[in-house]
Amino acid sequence: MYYQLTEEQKRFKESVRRLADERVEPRAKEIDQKGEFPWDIFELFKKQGYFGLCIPEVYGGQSSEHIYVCMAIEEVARVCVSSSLIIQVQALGTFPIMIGGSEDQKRKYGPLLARGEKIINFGLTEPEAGSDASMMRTKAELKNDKYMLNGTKHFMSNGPNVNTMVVFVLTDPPKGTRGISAFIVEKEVSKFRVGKVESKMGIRGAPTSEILFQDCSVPKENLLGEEGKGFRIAMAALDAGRPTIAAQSVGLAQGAMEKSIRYAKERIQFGKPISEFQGIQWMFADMACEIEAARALTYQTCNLVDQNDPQKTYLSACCKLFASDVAMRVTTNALQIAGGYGYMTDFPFERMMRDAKITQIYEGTNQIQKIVIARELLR
Ligand code: COS
Repeated sequence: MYYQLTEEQKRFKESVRRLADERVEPRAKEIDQKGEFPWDIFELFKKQGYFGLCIPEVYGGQSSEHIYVCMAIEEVARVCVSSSLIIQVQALGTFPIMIGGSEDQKRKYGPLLARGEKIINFGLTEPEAGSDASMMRTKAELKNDKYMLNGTKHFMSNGPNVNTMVVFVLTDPPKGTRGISAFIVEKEVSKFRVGKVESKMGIRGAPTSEILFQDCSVPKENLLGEEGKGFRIAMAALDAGRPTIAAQSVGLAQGAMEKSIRYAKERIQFGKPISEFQGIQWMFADMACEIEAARALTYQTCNLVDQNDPQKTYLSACCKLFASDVAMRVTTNALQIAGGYGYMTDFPFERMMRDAKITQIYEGTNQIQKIVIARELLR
C-alpha cells in the first residue's frame, strides 16, 4: 500500500487488519452462507470503539479524520463485506446528525452512537424513490408538538436490528426537495415496525428490510436542523458516505487479489504454477494498478470531506464510481483465475464477486454518480 499515511494512521490500519484476519475472516464464509447478522462481530467492533470513528471527541467519539472510518471499513471488507457494513451503516446513520444536528442533539446522541447503544441507519429510499430520492411519499405532520410519520422506507440496511433511524420525509410536499425534513426516530418512542426482510444476492450477513411508519409520533425536538433542510442534509451525508463505499470496494478488491495470487502460486497446470504465465501476471498487474489508484482517490477524498471543501461532492462521486467498478472487475477476474474452483462455494471468490455487485448500486448507482460528476463539471 503506497499512499502516504501518517505513522498513527498506519498503526491504526494495521491493527484493524490484524483483528479482521484473526477474528472476522474465519467467520466470513459462515456469515454469508447462513445469511445471519453476526452479533459477535458487532460486539467485537463495539468493544474496539469503531462506531466512534465518525464522531468527534467532543460528542463522545474519537474521530479526528474521515480516513479512519474509511480505513476500518476497508480492512474489514478485505475479508468480509457483510461485516464491514456493521461499521458503514452505523456511520451513514450518524453523518446526518453530525452534519445537521443541533449542539444538544450531537451531545445527546453522539456518545450513544459511539458506544453502539444506539444502532442506527439512514432512511432515504422508498419503493418509488430510489435514484430520484426527491420522489418520496413518507410524510410527517406536526400535531401538538409531535410529528406523526406515515409511510414506508425500503431497502433499509440493518433494518431488522436498528433501534434508531435518521428518516427523511415530506413535511411540505408542494415544495419538492425543499419540503423534505430529517428526523431522528427512536423505535422505543415511535414504534416503527420491520416489514419485509429481503433475500439478496450478496452481503447476505447484512440484513435489509422495509421499515413501516404508521402514525409514529416523533417528538418535535428530534427534527434535524430546520424543516425543509432534510434533502440537503441527506446529500451532504452521502458526500461523506460515498467514500466509505469506495473504501469498502478497495478493501474487497485487495482481498480478492491477495487470495487470487495465493491461489495462482499454488495451482499447477502445464507443469508449473499458473502465476508463472504472463497472461495471469498481466491480470494481477492490472488489478494492482487499479486498486492503488482507487485507494489514493478515496483517501484524497477523505481529506476534502475533512476540510468541507466544495469539491467533495465531485470527488466522493468519482471515488465511489471508480472504486466500485474496480471491485467488480477485480473480483470477476480473481474468480476467473481460479477457474472452475472459483465458481464453487468452497472458495471465497464467488462470494466476493456477489458482494462486489452491490457497491456499484448502493449509495447512488454508478449512473447517478456520473450525473453528479457531470453536473459538477458543467456547473
Ligand atoms: N450537498 C448539499 N446540498 C446538495 C448536494 C450536496 N452534495 N447536492 C444537492 N444539494 C442540494 C441542492 O443545492 C438543492 O438545494 P436548494 O433547493 O437549496 O437549491 C437541493 O439539494 C436539490 O438538489 P438537486 O436539484 O440537485 O436535486 P435532484 O432532485 O436533481 O437530485 C441527485 C440530485 C440525483 C444527485 C440525488 O437525487 C441523488 O443523489 N440520488 C441518489 C440517491 C441515493 O444515493 N440513494 C441511495 C440511498 S442511500 S444507500
